[in-house]
Amino acid sequence: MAGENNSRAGVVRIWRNARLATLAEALPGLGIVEDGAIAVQGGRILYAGPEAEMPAALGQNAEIIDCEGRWITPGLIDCHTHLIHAGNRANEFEMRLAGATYEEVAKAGGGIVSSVKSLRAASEDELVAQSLPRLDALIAEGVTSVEIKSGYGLDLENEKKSLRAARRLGDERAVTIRTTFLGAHALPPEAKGDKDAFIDLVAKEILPAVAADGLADAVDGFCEGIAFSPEQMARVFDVAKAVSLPVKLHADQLSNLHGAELAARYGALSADHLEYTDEAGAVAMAKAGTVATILPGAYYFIRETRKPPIGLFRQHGVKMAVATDNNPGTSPLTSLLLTMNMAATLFGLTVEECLAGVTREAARALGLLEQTGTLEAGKSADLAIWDIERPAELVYRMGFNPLHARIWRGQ
Ligand code: DI6
Ligand code: FE
Repeated sequence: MAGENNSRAGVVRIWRNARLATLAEALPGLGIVEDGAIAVQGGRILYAGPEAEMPAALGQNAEIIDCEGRWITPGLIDCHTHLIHAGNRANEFEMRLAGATYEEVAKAGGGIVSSVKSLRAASEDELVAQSLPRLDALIAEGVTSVEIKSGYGLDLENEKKSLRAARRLGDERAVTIRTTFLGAHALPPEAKGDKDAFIDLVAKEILPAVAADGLADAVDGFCEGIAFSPEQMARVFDVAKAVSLPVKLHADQLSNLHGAELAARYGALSADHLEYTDEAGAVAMAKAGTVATILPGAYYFIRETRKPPIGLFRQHGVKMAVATDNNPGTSPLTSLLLTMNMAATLFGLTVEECLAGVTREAARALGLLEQTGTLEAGKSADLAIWDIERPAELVYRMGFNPLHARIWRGQ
């Protein structure tokens, strides 16, 4: 169980005879160490590197695990999910496959509002119970940290309920949970079309209350024609700044509202989606150190045709994370392995970019890079051990899980 005291906190455990993809920034590419070993104590990495160079003192009285030549990567990190939701929208999917338009789906009670209705009707316990299988699916593939957004509650009580349920998932499973307040996600029915009044409610009442309760680690918004304008998002971000919460943004997914630049202006941890981002957006993100989170699941599921400007991100040195965007409407995806395959086949990311995207860069996108995301001394011992011959297999396969073992905080 997570949170349980480690009675063996003093014991050193060593995973030896392994090949390491450390993802350490100081090393080129994947930071590969052949004949590697990792020593862990009290949930932290003491040493990660060549077995031959490990300080001999660490080996005394240590518990030794022989990895038999397997690969070890950092535990995977899903840095963008809407994992807490109620019900699903398979009915809508079926309607659309039968030829229904979005308007017809919406008229039949579908769309984001139907997920809001379902979430409001669910108790906190029900939300936890419904979301656990999704979390378990991620964990089964070596995930050790997950970001979870609110945004289907859209009023104070239901946003708080969502964030509490998200935090509780971290008590139920051995995984790090980071919560993000996404009040500015969609307009609830009771707002009766008045986006400005709703943004006022989010910025002046809901966000301050959520922050005061310590329920959110970051603040996000959906900046889009069908959601909120850059000006409206700026009003939310000003309050986020005032309560010292970092921001993220769903930006330029369906049109170019210059959301990437807005995010950069606020020093956002990440801007996400980015299909329509232009060069000015990429330059601004590079300058601000804002990570580009690439979400191929939504692109695939809604059959988008415009791809994010990967070439511009590379050219200007924007770091790229890769995430599932797990949500009931546009990305019912609970596999980071498949997400990597999609990022490679649909957007042309390299194996190195994919693996960095679900480890080091995902950690950066959550502000967690000092704690996790690479195999380096001082960081949390979050590891994934794989039955593979080369790292490319993690990106290449579709629907196959070669995880041998997962270690979270040394356990
Ligand atoms: N971007 C999306 O694609 C969705 N939310 C968001 O911010 C859609 C979420 C849904 O349809 O439930
Ligand atoms: Fe999203």
